[in-house]
Amino acid sequence: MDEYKHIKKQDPEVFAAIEGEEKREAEGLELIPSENYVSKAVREANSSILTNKYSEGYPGKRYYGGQKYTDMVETLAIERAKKLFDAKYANVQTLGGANANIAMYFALLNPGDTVLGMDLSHGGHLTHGHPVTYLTKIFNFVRYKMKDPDTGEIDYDEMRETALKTKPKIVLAGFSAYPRELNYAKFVEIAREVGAYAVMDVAHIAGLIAGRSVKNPFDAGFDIMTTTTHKTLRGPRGGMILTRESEEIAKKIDKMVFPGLQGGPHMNNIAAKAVAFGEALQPAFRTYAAQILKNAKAMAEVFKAHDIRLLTGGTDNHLILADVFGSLQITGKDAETLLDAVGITLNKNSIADDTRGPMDPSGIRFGTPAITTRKFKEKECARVAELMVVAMQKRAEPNVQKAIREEIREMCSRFPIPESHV
Ligand code: DSN
Repeated sequence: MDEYKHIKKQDPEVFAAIEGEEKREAEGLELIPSENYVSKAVREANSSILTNKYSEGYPGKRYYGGQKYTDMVETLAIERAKKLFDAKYANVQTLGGANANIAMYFALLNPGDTVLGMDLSHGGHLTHGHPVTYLTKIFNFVRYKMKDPDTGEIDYDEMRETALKTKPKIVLAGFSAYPRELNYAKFVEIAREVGAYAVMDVAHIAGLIAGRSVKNPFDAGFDIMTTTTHKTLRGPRGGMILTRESEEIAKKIDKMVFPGLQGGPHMNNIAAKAVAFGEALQPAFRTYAAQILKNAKAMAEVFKAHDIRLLTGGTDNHLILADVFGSLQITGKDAETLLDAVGITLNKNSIADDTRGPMDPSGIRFGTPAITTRKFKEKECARVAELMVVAMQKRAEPNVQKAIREEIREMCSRFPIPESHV
């Protein structure tokens, strides 16, 4: 904790929170599939002196002086991002994934235009048009769903019919709780047929794409990808928008991010993105991405062996969605609380056509990006899955829970969070 010596001396209250979180992360397993552990190098960049600087604009075109080093760092982030995703243009200034999606909508649409996106309850995301977002007051969102939640197949025929009927300007792929690969060619085909942009929100799988473990939507002809940088990509908390080849689209995106929606970019964060992208360009990152998938499959197999229903029947990516209420008569919320107590953090999640409400749904969502960073392999992942199942099955037995907590603690000490990822 020496790195926090100034906070410790000056502000013990904030220090206590940081210290507590450091211990929580060290002694428990992080299975929330959208979280990860960044390297010390990423953290150093994120807490660097670059936070002091205002740099509205883009490299070479700033509003204020003194931009020699901010230009250097933003250019590095852009060039590395382009290389990672085979993109021609990258905007690395968006502060998060929601901001990236909002900027993308505002750049491409007029108020009242239609977006065809995945239903939240079938795996989509709030910013893909959930009624609780302000976006739905501005744009018209229509939906596609899975044909069969037990196989995960998207109903592409219905999707095409909806597109022909509603004439969307954007056909939006992407998800926050869907464990399969999409048929990207179908999305592009439908988008082209109705004259829409094909956009993929790759937030969850960006690291898997960069690590060449899953397909790159640009290869199927997608126009734009939006993403976060802190999930499988293992960078600092933030967002990014990538454009495949159209300079016209890229210019619209840049103009909308700044000055359209944001002010001065967070250059410390952009420096941290550059460092993380540098890590993701190393060969070791490909091994990491491949192991995330193997580990998720190993966990899914254990759940299946215990006859626990998995949405879509399994996983092809980093995450798993289990119907624990249907299979073990424990609600998603109770499972989240119970597992947290034994040192396993995951989140409750609605399942397709859930009969329960979103605050206490039928499912749990978990994944392997963070434990794979900890160097877990299939064997350890299968053991964690086994412990999760036993914890839920024997939830009324305190001695069992205590023994599981101890075993998780012991695994954490054998697999400490690494400081370096290269
Ligand atoms: N909160 C993110 C997730 O957990 O998937 C999505 O925004």
